[in-house]
Amino acid sequence: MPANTELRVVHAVCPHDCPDTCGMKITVQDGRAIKIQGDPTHPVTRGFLCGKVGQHYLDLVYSPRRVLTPRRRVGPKGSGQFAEISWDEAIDEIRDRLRAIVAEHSAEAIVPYSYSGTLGLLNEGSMDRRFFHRLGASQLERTICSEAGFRAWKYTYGGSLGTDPEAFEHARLILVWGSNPATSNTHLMPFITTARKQGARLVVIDPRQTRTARLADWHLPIRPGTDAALALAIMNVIICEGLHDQAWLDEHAIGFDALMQRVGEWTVERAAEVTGLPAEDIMALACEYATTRPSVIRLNYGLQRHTNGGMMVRAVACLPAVVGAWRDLGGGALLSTSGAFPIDYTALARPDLKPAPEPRWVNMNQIGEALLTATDPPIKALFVYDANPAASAPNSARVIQGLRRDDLFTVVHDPYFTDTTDYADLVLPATTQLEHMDLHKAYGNYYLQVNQPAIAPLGESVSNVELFRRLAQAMGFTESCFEDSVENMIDQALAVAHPHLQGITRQTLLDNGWARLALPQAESMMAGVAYGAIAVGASATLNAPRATRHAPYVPFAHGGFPTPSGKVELYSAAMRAAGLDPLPRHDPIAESRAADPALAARYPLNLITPSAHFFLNTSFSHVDKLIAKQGEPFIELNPVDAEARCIIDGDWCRVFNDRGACLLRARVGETVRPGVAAAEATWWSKLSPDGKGINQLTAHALTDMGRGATFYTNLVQVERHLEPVA
Ligand SMILES: Nc1nc2c(c(=O)[nH]1)N[C@H]1C(S)=C(S)[C@@H](COP(=O)(O)OP(=O)(O)OC[C@H]3O[C@@H](n4cnc5c(=O)[nH]c(N)nc54)[C@H](O)[C@@H]3O)O[C@H]1N2
Ligand SMILES: Nc1nc2c(c(=O)[nH]1)N[C@H]1C(S)=C(S)[C@@H](COP(=O)(O)OP(=O)(O)OC[C@H]3O[C@@H](n4cnc5c(=O)[nH]c(N)nc54)[C@H](O)[C@@H]3O)O[C@H]1N2
Ligand code: SF4
Ligand SMILES: [Mo]
Repeated sequence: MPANTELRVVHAVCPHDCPDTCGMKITVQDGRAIKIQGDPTHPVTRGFLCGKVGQHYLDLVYSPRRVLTPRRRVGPKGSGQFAEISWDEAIDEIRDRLRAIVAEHSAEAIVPYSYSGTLGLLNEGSMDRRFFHRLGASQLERTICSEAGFRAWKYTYGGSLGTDPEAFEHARLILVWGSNPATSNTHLMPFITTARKQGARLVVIDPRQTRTARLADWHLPIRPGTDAALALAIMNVIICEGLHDQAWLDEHAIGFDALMQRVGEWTVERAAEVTGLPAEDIMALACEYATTRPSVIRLNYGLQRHTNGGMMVRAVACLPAVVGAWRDLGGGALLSTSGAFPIDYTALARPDLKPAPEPRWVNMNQIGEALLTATDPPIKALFVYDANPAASAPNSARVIQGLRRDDLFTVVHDPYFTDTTDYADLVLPATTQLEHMDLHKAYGNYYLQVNQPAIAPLGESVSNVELFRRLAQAMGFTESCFEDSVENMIDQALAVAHPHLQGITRQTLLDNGWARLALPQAESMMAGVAYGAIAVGASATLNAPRATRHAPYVPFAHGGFPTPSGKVELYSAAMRAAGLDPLPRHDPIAESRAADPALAARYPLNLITPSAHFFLNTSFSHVDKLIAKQGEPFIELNPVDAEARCIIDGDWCRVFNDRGACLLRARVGETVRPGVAAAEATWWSKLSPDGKGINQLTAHALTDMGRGATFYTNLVQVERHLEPVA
């Protein structure tokens, strides 16, 4: 290293769709990022990043697959053949095409498609939203990930608040329920480990023996889609044994009597039949949960990716109320913390720019159907950014058929040549997180951060904010909001008079890197626990390697639920008004032996497709070293199911249903029960054998609440694939 080259360290934030939202330190030399580390002062990051980002984010930034200039398609759709063009040509072409479509069909013929390529609040949703609102484009129901659970939680508790991850170390019983933190919430694990060193038990409820389940004291391999039955039976045992917390319920809940009647229908024997778990285990779990304090449940989004997903989350969410677990430091439940951040989304997205009447909505989970069947007007332009729907959206065959339409004008803005760019008319180069500024909240902790750019944009890439600023100008939109700088928008997002933002400004975030929300603290509950700095930030340099510890937040210790009644709504009038059962209930998932025996006779295996350990959605699925770690696309089969099909471990299998088929390598073992199969998602289709990914098999059916995706409700058949696989 030449002696005179200067090293700079920049505070950045991991942009990926992950509850942890890690603080990062980027070391830059001569304009190039050379090192990436976890922020040692950040109380949840605690100086480490997951393997994907810590070891491979720079491979992503400097990937040979990066789009560095705008490109125009020269081959047929799907071929991925492009010629370089200038930004001026690209912007002119988009302007002319959009104007012609508006004139001929109306602006509703234009559909934006975006999701969580970055969770930066600006690049996820600010200038883009303003642009499409002003244009009058169709609106996208962005419900591919979390909407069913979000709604269920809101009906029950009023908002997305939950147990502080930093309080998990105080728990004595931790139920990880439809969640796999060892893979998808890595920074919760140290808090769980501390709790276990202090005597806590870790119980995992998951159809699959996940990495987290392998670490657990007890794993209950429940049948997919049956968790509401388990939760109802647990509540029944608790109430029958008189172990519920009547005093807490009287003060903080409504609908307990109605709930009591409902759960009375759920004997452990009935739940055992539905869930496939032994009745003794259900009884033992109920007693352990009722008699151990503090107890906490970590849900994440796995549970709600089923046709009955909202109700499953709802039923599990009632448990901590029944035992009064919210009383305790380290008690309660956590789905998401995002409701604690009082961000001014309206200022960012400017929905007031929409024309009246409001443009129609298109559900992103049904984008294939919309492209193929929408009328009045038909979809004539699709504008994709922060998303890779050719790989990540359900029912790929329909999505690809839609994307192949020759009369569809498709623009894709992405840092990489993905499955989706292959179908684009124009590909536009996007910056990565190291090349732009952004503001970040988190959904698995209570910290705000600013991401500072570490390096200049590579090639001619531009951020989402800059792209839509340029497009607004080209379209002749004169509102001053299209001239806002990133700094202006960060200030707008934070300009909310809310106690949680007290003392937090763009400047304090720039100075300190991160800030804990100004949440009420639970000192009175913390006898014997020594906490250090409670102030914002401490020193954000690499020379201060100790993470700050704060008094954890105990969201509902004294009630104060943001529901219509101000209490936990075990009975929900809002659900009733929405045409839902106001009480938790179990319904079998749409594709199951219980709900559709004829379909199950043809396709007897319930396939779940959870998060891959070495990928993050499709965002890392093209990094060679991570592909090597993830191995090949695989399917886990129980030996009983494998033997019945003459499949042995390592065989290639054709997995299929009426929607499509793909090739997966068999992993035979007791990691799933008979009748259940699991395949980790998501590989790029073009990097999969046969060019077909897992979403060939998944349905675009919607969840019971929130019109969300149902990636884990699939019936499939598996057969040995005898031909060689390239
Ligand atoms: N079978 C199956 N399918 C699934 C899931 C599953 O569990 N099983 N999970 C689902 C879930 S939970 C989700 S959230 C979705 C996610 O689905 P998507 O939102 O499609 O997320 P990714 O697949 O990660 O694709 C994000 C894209 O954004 C790009 N990107 C990153 N940063 C930027 C940026 O700053 N600007 C622009 N313009 N682009 C950027 C990335 O390169 C990447 O191509 O996938 C869903 N699909
Ligand atoms: N490494 C990695 N991390 C990620 C992602 C990734 O792709 N890879 N994706 C990110 C995104 S976008 C999200 S939304 C989160 C998701 O984070 P999680 O919700 O934790 O992850 P999932 O893998 O979707 O589902 C969690 C677990 O639910 C289980 N499950 C499926 N069906 C059922 C059921 O019916 N009952 C029960 N009890 N369990 C069930 C699955 O087997 C899985 O182990 O992770 C984020 N983090
Ligand atoms: S993906 Fe999650 S765990 Fe990994 S660095 Fe990013 S925020 Fe942290
Ligand atoms: Mo997600």
